[in-house]
Amino acid sequence: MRTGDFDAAWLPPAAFRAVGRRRTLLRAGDGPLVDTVHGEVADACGRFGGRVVRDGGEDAELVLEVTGGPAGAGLGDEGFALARRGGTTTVTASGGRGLLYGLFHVVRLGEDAFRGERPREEHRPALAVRMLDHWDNVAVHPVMGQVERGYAGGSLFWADGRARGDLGRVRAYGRLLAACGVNAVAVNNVNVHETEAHLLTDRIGEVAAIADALRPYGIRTHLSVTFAAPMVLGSLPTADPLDAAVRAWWRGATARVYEAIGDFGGYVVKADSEGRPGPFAYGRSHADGANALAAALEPYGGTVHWRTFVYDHHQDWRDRSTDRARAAYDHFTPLDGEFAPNAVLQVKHGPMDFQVREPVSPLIGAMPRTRLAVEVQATQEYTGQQRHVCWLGPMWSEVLRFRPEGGSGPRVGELARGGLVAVSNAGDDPFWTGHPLAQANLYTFGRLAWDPRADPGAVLDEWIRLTFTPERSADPVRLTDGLHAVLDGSWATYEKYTAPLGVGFMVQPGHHYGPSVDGYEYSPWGTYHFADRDGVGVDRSTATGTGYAGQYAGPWAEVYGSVETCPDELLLFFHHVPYGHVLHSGRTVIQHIYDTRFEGVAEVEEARRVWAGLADLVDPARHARVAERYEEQLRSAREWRDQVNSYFLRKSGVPDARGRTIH
Ligand code: GCW
Repeated sequence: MRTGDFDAAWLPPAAFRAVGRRRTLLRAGDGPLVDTVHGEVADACGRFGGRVVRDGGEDAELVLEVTGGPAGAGLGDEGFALARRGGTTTVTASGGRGLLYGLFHVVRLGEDAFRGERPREEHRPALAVRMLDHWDNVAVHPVMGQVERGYAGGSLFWADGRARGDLGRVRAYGRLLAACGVNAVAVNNVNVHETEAHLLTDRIGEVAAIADALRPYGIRTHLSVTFAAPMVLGSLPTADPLDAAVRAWWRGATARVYEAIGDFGGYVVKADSEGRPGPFAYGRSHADGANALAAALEPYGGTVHWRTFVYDHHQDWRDRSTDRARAAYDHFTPLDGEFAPNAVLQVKHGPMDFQVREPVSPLIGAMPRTRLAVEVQATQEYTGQQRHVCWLGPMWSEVLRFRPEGGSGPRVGELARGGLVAVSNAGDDPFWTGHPLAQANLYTFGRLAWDPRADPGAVLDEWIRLTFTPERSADPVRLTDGLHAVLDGSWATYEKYTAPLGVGFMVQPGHHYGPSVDGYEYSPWGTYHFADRDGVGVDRSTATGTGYAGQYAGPWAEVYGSVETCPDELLLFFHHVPYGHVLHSGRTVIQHIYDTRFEGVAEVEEARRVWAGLADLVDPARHARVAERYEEQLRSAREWRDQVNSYFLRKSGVPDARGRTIH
C-alpha cells in the first residue's frame, strides 16, 4: 500500500472503494475546501468507476451538500449530518470543513454508508482545537537532531535549513490529519533556538508556504515563538511583558504574521521552562507574559497556547521537600482568572513528563476561570521511541474520561475547553512514524480529540479497517485478530517490563531509551524512586510526604493519599512502601516487580510470533519493518527485565518466589 515515496497509512486507495463506485452529486458552491472534497471524490471515481457531478444531476447515490438553510443550522463550521433515504446517502454541512469531515466519515463507513435506511445523525467535534505540536527544528540541533524526541527521521516541513521546496508531502500529511479530525499544527519545536526564532519575522514566508499546503485540508498553522523575541529579533533591551515598547513590538510582529497568513492560528510558548526565557526574569507572572502575546493576537482571532510545564530543573536531590510533580499546580492555580480569553494554558496530562503511567495532572479542573488544553505525547519519548509497539489509545482515553472532582463531575475531555494537543510522532520516514504500527497512535489521537468519549478499541478497529482493508485480504479474521492481538494490550505490556507501579523514569539519561534504574536518581531533574534495602517509591502523601496528593479535588486527595486506597498501578508514584507490602492484587511489591517483568517479556515474544504469522497478509515492506522492530523491542525488553529485576534483588535481598533466573 505505498503511494510514491511514502506509505498511504490510513488512506490507501482501497479505502475509497465504496465512495469511488457511486454516482455523487456535489452541491456545495465553491471554495478551497469544497474543491478538496471534489478532488477526493473525483480521484476515487477515477479509480473505481463512479462519477461525480457538481450541481444538477438527478439520481445520485451520494449527495454532498452545503446548505445555509435549516438543515445546516446548528452544525457549526466543522459539523455535518448524515442520512440515507430511498437509496441516497446525504451528507449535509454548513461549509467546506464540515463537508470534508463528512466525506471522511463516509469513507470510514465504507459500504455500510450505502445500505438500508439511516435516520439523520449529526456529528460535531467535542473540542474546537485538535492540534499537533511538532518539535521540529529548522537547523539540525547538535544534541537533539532535527526533530527533538523524533523517532521517524527528519522533519516533514524543514530540510537543508529551510522550508521544503516541494510541499507535496506536507499536503499529504494534512490529508491524513483531516481524515482523523486534526485541525491545527504547530510547525516548530517549543524549544525555539536561534534559527527558528526568525520564523516569526523575516522567515514568516516559509511558514506561510506550509500554511498554504495545509489549508486545503482545514488545518490552521501555529508557530512556537521565543518569549525573548523582542530582544532576539527586535533588539530591544528587555522582553518585560509590561513594557510598552515590548508590547508594541509583539503587536507589530503579529500584524505582519497575519499579513502573510490570514488564518494563522497563533503562538505556542514554552517559557521559564528547562532554561527557556520567560516572565520570571522581570518579576512578572505567567499571566502577564501570556496576556502580552494574547493582546497582540486578539484583533485577528489568534490564540496563545502557553505551556504549564514549569518546574525547577536544577533541583538538589538531597532536598526531599521539593517535588517536581507539584510545580505546575503551584505555579499556575494562583493565577486562575487572570488570563486573557484567547490565552490557553497547555497542560501535560500528567504532573511529570509523559511517563508510561502517571496520575492525571491535578491542574486540570483546578482553574475553572481559565481555558485549558491538555497535551499528550504521540511521539513515544518514554514509551519505546517507536521501536516498541505501544498503542497509547487506552492511556489517553483513561485520562480523558477521568473526573477530577469525582462522582458525576465533568471529565477531563469536557474540561479541556482549549483543546487537545499531541506532540506529533510523524517525520519524513516512508512510514511517517518510523514504526508502522505507531501510525495507530496518530490516528487515535485525532479521533479522541474529535470525541473524547469514543471507545479507543472502536477507534483501533477503524484504523485497522482503513489501513489494512482486511475485507480485501485472503483471511480477514486472522488479519484483524492478529492486529488486535499485537496492539490492544501493548501499552500494558510496555508498562510490565519498564518502571514499575507508577514510579516512572529508570531510563538512560539524555536520550531516554532503555533501562538505567538509577539513571536519574541523583540528578537535578527531580525524577527519583528512592529505592533502598527496605523499600521503594515517592512519598507524596499530605501526612508524611511532599503534599502533592493534597492538590487533588473531590475524593482523589484521599484515595491517592492513603496506601490502603491508592490504586496499585500508581502506588509507587504516591507512596514509599516496603518490598513486602501486599498490593490489592494480593502480590507483594517485590514479587509484582519480578512477575510482571517476566510477563512483559513473554508478551513481547508472543506478539512477535503473532506478527510473524501475518506475513502472507500484510504488505511485505510494512511487514518487514515491523518484524525488524520486534527484534529490537524484544532485545530491549529483556534488558529492562534483567536490569530492573537484578537491581531490586540486590537492593532487597528478597529472592523470586518462583526461583527464576535473576542475575
Ligand atoms: O520531556 C521533556 C523532553 C524535552 C521537551 C520537554 C517539553 C521539547 O525531554 O525534549 O522539550 O519535555 O515538553 O518541553
